[in-house]
Amino acid sequence: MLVEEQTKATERIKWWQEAKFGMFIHWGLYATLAKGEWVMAASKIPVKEYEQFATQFNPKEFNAKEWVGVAKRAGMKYIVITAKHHDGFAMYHSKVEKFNIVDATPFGRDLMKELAEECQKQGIKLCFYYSHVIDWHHPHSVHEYYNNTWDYNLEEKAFYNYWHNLAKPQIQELLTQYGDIGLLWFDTAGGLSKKDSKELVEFVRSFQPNCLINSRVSHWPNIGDYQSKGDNEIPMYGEDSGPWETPMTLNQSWGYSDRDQVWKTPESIIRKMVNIVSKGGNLLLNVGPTAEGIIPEKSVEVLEQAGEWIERNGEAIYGTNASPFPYELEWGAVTIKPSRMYLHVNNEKWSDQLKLFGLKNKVVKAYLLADSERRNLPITQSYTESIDHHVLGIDLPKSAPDQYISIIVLELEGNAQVDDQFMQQVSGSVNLDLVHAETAVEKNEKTAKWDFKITQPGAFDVVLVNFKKINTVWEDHYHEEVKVHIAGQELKTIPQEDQLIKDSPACQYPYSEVHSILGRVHLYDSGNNSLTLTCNKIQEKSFGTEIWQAEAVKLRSIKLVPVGKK
Ligand code: FHN
Repeated sequence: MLVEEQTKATERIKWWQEAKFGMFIHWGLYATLAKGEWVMAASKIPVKEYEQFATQFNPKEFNAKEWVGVAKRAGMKYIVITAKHHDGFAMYHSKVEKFNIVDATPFGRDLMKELAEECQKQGIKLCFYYSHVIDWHHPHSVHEYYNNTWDYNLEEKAFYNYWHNLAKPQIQELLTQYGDIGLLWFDTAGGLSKKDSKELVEFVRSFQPNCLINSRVSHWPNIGDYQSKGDNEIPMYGEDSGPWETPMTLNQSWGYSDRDQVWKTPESIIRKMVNIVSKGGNLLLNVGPTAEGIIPEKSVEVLEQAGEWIERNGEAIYGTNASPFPYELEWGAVTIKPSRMYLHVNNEKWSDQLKLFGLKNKVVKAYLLADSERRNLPITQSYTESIDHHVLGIDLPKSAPDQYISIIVLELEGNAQVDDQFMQQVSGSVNLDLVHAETAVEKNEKTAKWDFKITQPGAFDVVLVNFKKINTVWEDHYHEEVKVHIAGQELKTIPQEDQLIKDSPACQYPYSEVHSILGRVHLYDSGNNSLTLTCNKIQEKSFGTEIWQAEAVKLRSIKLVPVGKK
C-alpha cells in the first residue's frame, strides 16, 4: 500500500479501534418464524411462501430510542444491523426491490431512518450488515455453496444480473439514504472474484470514503479495513498484526430463536471482552430481536449488567492498546496506554499480593481503578541479572474492589516495555501459543519449536490445548502419535480428551477447550530451554472465517504445568 493510502486507512479506522465494543443486530423477516436467520434455507421454504410472512410482519414495539439506549447503557459505541440478510429481505426502504419492510409489510416504516436519527442523537455510529453474495430470494445470486436450489435452477443463474441489478444498487442506497455510515459489514463472500471484491470496495468508497469495510467482503486476503475473525472466534495473543474483531452471540443464535435460552452471563461477557481488548481486538456482540421489535429481555439484562462494569472501568478499555505480553496471563489480562498499564485481575485470583514477571519499566505509582482517591498500593520491583528476570510485586487490599474483574493501574516511567520471551508465570506454568512457534515441515513431519525461560525448575505435565467444534469426533482428528522433545526427554502419545472446558476466556460455543496430558518432564535448571512439538495439526493460519470454513479441531498451544498445581 502507498504511504498516502496507508495514512488514510489508519485515520479512517481510528474511531473503530478506540471504540472496542459494538452491538450486532440480526433482525429480519425470519424473526416471524423465531427459528434463527437460516430458517428459509434450513426448511427450504419456497420464495412465494416466504414472501407471505411479510404480510404478517408488523414490529409495532420497535422503538429506535430504546434500542440505541440499550447499546449505550451496555457501553457499546456502534451498531451493526442487518440491512439485508441471506433471505434477501431489505429491512429498509429499497427503491430497487419491493421485498422490503416499507413496501411489503403492514408496518410500512423505514426503521433504518429512525435508527439513523436516533444514533445521531445518542452519539452512536450506525453501520449496516449486507449479505452481498447469498440471497435466497433473488433468482440469480450465486454463492459457492449456499444457494436457493429449491426454487431456482443453479445452471440458469446469471450472477451479474443479481450483482448489477440488486446488490450494488442496494449498497448504494444504504450509503446515500442514511447519512454517514460507520462501516459496511459484508458476509459469506464465497465465490466472489478478486476483481468484483476490489471493485465493490471502490464502489463503497466512491459514496463514503470513510466508511469501513470488514474482511468478509471477500475470500481473497487483504481486502477491507480490518479482519472479522470467525464467528465466536477469539485469537491468540499476537495472532493478528492488523485491526480485528470477534463477532459473538449472546446465546447460541444470531437471529431470534425461541428455542435458544443458553445465555452468556454478564461475567462471561466481561471476561471475553477484556480478553479480546487485551489482544487488540473489538467485540461485536449480537442481539436478535423478536418479530414484534423487542430485544429479548434476557439480552437487555445481561448487557446492562455488563455495561455497569464497563462504565466504571472504561478507562482501561476504550482507546487502549493490546497487551505487550505474547501469552495469556493466568490471573487475567493487560491493556496499555502511553506510560500506563492496566492489570485486569479476575476476582477469584485476587490475593494479598499480585506478582507480574517481565515488566522492565520503573513503576511510578500503582492504585486501584475503583479507588477515586488513587491511594498508593505498596509495590516492590526487583531484577535478577543472572536469569534476566524482572519481578513486580503489588500488595493488595483484602477484597477485590469491583465485580468479576478488578483493575490495578500502573503509572510507568515511559511507555510499557516488557520481556517478550516466553517464560514461566508465577504459578510456575508456561503457555506456549502456536502462533509464536518456529514451524517447519520435514519429511512430511510438521514441527513447532519454542524457546522459553525457566525460573522455577521442577517436574511438569505437558498439556496440549486444542479448541474442538461441537459434534466433532476427536479420534477422527487425533489418531496419530504426537511427539514432544524437551531438555533431552521425549514424550510420544496419541492425545486424548482428558479435560473439556466449555467456556474459557478465549473459547466458547460452538467450540470447547480440550486439554490432553501428553506426559511428564523434568527441568532441572533455571535458564533458557526449548520445546519441540511434532504434530500433524500444526498449520499456517487460514483465512476462511465463516463458521463452515473453520477447522473442526484447532491446535492452540502447549502448556507446561508444574506438578501438583493444575
Ligand atoms: O451465515 C451467517 C450467519 O447467519 C450470521 O450472519 C453470521 C454472523 O457472523 N455470519 C454468517 C456465518 O458466518
